[in-house]
Formats: sequence, structure tokens, C-alpha cells
Amino acid sequence: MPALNPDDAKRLAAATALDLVSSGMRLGLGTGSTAAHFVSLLGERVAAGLDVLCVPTSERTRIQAEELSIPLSTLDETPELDLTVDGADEFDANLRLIKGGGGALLREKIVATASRRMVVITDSSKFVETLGKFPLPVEVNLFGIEATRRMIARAAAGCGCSGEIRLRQGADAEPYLTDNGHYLFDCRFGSIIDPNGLALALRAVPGVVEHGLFIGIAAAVISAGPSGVDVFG
Ligand code: ABF
Repeated sequence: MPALNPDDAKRLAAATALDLVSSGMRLGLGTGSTAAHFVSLLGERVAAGLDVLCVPTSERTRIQAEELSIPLSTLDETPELDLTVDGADEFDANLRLIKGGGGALLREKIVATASRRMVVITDSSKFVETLGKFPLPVEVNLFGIEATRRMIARAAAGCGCSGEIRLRQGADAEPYLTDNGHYLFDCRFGSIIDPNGLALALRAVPGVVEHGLFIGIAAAVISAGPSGVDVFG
């Protein structure tokens, strides 16, 4: 069998997650290139008669799902979901995740925690022994941004964090605005020895709206790579 490239692996993980979906389900739809494969495959099933109602985690995903005629709802109309399928930037053996590289972590966390089950789909390169090589995204309110930056640095004291405001892609050097009108700090830790402690410390900073550590939320990770599909959890 030829080696899978990362994009094939993402699609394989997405196809594996599709087996968990059945008619009548209310689904959360994630954001990012892996989640986009899931949405695309789900669109094919919907066209063939699958009956689901979906809540997207970003405007990007909403647009993709609309184009595929996937029936959509909002969390206000459909506050409890059966299953959310989403990607991740990193995961460890305890199903702890870093998410938010795609800029949608707040809605992703709200939708995932409104679901009875969250299943993560990734290519196998996202597995790490210790979280933190990928910069941790932290969504912050625009008010008092410098004060918040310092408080985040103090909250992460000892972890060696340096945070930078994420900029939009392109040459204008304007900060990236999330779908919720906030900025993102990308905090470089290298390794996060105590993810639970860091999550609590970040939550205690008033200007922090949410952070990209997902702990105790994912029920399983479907990871695809050169050796096939592994399911963690
Ligand atoms: C979203 O997309 C994220 O929370 C994560 O940041 C990212 C993963 O991206 P990709 O699937 O493109 O690797 O799920």
C-alpha cells in the first residue's frame, strides 16, 4: 500500500468518524482542514439521504456546510448535540488537546461541551508525549490587551511562555480577529508539564475569554497515519 500523505490521512480519519453518524443525529461540525474533509464526506451522505442537523463551529464551516446543503441549526435553537467531530493541533495519550490554530477555539469548545460526545480526527503527526510544542492559542478581549498579556505571562510563570498577538495572513500586519471579535495570543511554551494547572491559571485571568487546552472533553481521537488508523480512548 502506498504511504499516506498527511492530507490522505486526514481524510481517512474523517471517513472513519463518519461511521459514528446515523440518521436523526444532531452534530457539531469542527473547523480546520481535517474537519473540512468530514464536512465534505458528510455532505455526500446527506445528498444520499442521511438526515442530520448540524451546528458549525465557525463561519468558514457554516459556509462550507451551506454549500453542501447540510441542514444547519444554531446552539440557541439546538442546545444539546449528540456528537461533535473536530480536528486538533496536538493530542496526548490522555486525550488532552491543543486546539485553536484555526482560530475557532471558543466556538469549538462551546459546541464540543454541548455534545454528549466529542470525537477528534487527526493525522498521526499531531500526537505528542507532552503538549506545548504547538503554540497555545488564547482568545482575549480587546480591552486592556497589554495588561492581559502581562497577566497571561504571570499566570504561565515557570512555563517559559512568550505570547504574541496573532496577525492576519498577508502583509497588512493587522491582528487576526476571531468570529467573536476577539484577538488571539499564541503562547509558546515548548512543553506544558502541567496542562490542568495551566488551564486553571489562564481561566483566572479576566481578559482571557478562553484558551485552547481541551481537557476532559474529547471522548476519543481517531488518528490516521502510515500504519493505518489508531483510535485512542
Ligand atoms: C481546528 O483546526 C482546530 O482547533 C485546530 O486548530 C485545527 C486543526 O487543523 P487541521 O485540521 O487543519 O490540521 O480543528
